[in-house]
Amino acid sequence: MGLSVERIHAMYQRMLLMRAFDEHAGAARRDNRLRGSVHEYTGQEAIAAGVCAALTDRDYISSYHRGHGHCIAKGADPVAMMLEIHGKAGGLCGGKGGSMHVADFSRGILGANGVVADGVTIAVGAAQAVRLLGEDRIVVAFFGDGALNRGPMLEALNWAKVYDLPVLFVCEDNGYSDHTRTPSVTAGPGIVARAEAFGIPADSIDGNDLLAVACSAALMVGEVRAGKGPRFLHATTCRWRGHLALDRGLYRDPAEVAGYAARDPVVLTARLLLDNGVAQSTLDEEARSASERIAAAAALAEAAPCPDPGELFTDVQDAGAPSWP
Ligand SMILES: Cc1ncc(C[n+]2csc(CCOP(=O)(O)OP(=O)(O)O)c2C)c(N)n1
Ligand SMILES: [Mg+2]
Repeated sequence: MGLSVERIHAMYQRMLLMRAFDEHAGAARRDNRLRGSVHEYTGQEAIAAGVCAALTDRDYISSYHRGHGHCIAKGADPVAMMLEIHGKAGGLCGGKGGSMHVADFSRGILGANGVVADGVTIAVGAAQAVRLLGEDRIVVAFFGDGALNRGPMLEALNWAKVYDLPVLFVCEDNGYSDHTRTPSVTAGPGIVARAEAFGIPADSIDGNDLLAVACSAALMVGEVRAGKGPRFLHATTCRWRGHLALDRGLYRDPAEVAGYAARDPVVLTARLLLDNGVAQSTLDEEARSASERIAAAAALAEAAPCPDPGELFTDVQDAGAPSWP
């Protein structure tokens, strides 16, 4: 499929925002300027950018613990996100969700999720609802390679195929599940074979190659939208940082991590744009402007007040006191 330079350029601008956002969030966590867990998306940006570019505002996404990039790619406001991860008033979820629960239903973002693979079942449930309501939208589930070894993932794949639901599964394979090399705990011939075992067409691509992601995602999104049932995109990538901001990653060979720079999706995409006539000065200016925008959001978030204690029980699900027989 043909992708214009303008469209790739727009995806690149989102990638710059993602990079700046998580570089800030990780540093702020390490300096104790923000509390809670922060899982940086640094190095994986091409996947969120390329997949979300194939979606409309009406489409849904679900995410996982490494979710900031998906929210930015789907159009969430980085300022409201920054307030949210700092636990401040005015945050996207009122400052009560934090990094692992960023959500924005107005943008179709059903939420990040701290429980491995559970965002995938939420996505399939949403796809079932879309089908029942006869709506014109599709759902994308983003998840890591570690999710493949959890039961809910297999239930989700099975259910999605049994009902041929409008869902695209996107596995971001960075080779690690927390501190463990995922292949060392994974049986069978691989991730694509897992999806195919359920009869779901699957493809494997280089997730650091924005063009490859955007082309495959556009193709698969088109098929899902046309009612052909679920599709599965396996995108290999690199997790630059530790599992979370406070993880120093001592279990990894420093040479391996140093090698990731050669596959930096931001640099690779910049090179692609330069080869297609975009000026270096334009790219430099955009990188500077993304950094400044995120720095301003961070300064605002650090100075912002915490949520009012009177808000403690608003927007919180309360099923009432349990009643015992
Ligand atoms: C049900 C469940 N089990 C264990 C954990 C602890 N945990 C958090 S992230 C993670 C590994 C996830 O790996 P992957 O899905 O590949 O995502 P990545 O962190 O590599 O992006 C684990 C085991 C959890 N959050 N939920
Ligand atoms: Mg992983």
